[in-house]
Amino acid sequence: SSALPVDSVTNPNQAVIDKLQEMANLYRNSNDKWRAFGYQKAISTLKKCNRPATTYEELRRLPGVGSRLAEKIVEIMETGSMTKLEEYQTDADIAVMDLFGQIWGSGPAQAKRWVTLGYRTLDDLRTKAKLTHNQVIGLKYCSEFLERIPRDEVSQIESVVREAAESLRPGLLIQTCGSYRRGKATCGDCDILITHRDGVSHEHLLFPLVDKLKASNFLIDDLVYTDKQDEKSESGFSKAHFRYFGVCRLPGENRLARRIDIIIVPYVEHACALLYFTGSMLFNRSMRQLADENNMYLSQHRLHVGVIRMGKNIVNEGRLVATPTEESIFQYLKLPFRPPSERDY
Ligand code: DCP
Ligand code: MG
Ligand code: MN
Repeated sequence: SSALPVDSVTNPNQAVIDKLQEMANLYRNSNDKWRAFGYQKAISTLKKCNRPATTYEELRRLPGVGSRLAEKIVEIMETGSMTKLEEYQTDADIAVMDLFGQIWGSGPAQAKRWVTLGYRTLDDLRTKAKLTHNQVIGLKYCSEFLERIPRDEVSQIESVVREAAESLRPGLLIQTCGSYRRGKATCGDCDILITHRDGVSHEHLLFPLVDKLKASNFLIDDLVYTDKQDEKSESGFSKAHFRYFGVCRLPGENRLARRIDIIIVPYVEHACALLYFTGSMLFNRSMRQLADENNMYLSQHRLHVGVIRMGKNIVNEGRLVATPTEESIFQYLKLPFRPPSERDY
């Protein structure tokens, strides 16, 4: 065998290497450095090996591969998996995956990845894992974000934003959407939609508003913060987003950190944005699907009619229609109006 590593695409032992690497990561992250080191040695040997190592005897002759590792490699080759590794992904790990999956911004796939890497506690994640900014924030407020927000606290949060926004720009239309508008007794976060009926006064509001709310220590951490014009979406319609997703805390003793989402839209988009931001997510999905089936296109920005699709692609954008109210959108879709409290699915 040559001394140079063999390309991972062509390496005949890649499947084995991948499994051993998973195991090495597990050991390393659970502070079993010596075992991790043993696996790493075998991995680098296999990386330089340009023919499949098949038998136990063959494997034993490779530098860095002892009897127990050779047995495990044979097991991987014969069964495609490794009992030792599977053991790490049972009982206790399911609970850990549940725990990790609850962190804001990390789903089941991310949770599983962390478990596979050997992390078992929130502290492991804090101290050892490589986290994105949003994961750092999600972890920081992990337990607080799990607490639902009582309706009256959501309206207090809305009031703080309203007061700041109105002091910057009079006459704004400010509505709290999401589960709050659907009438829920408690909410996961506070979803605030802002626009202005004059069609222009919503512009250049997001940055000053966020600045003001940070200066008063109401906003305490950022998640998503953009007033950029996004790239064109797959369907070809432009998507401008003026939105702030972050963390807020009301003044006073014993207040929890809460998730807050603020979206600012031009008045022409108001009804579509209101419909979208009120949800629920499932309701939105079925509304969009209904639009698709009737040669329309519905998004959080707009409604088009006379849309021509080829498969999933829109080949003709049809015509943008005016949607002054939520009711008007229902009418285009030939649906009886449903009040927010009846939009859970
Ligand atoms: N929304 C959506 N698709 C997404 C995320 C959100 O259509 N992937 C829409 C529908 C949601 C609304 O935005 O109702 C607000 O999003 P939230 O995540 O805040 O959801 P809810 O307010 O409905 O529930 P919660 O009480 O958990 O915040
Ligand atoms: Mg919400
Ligand atoms: Mn939200």
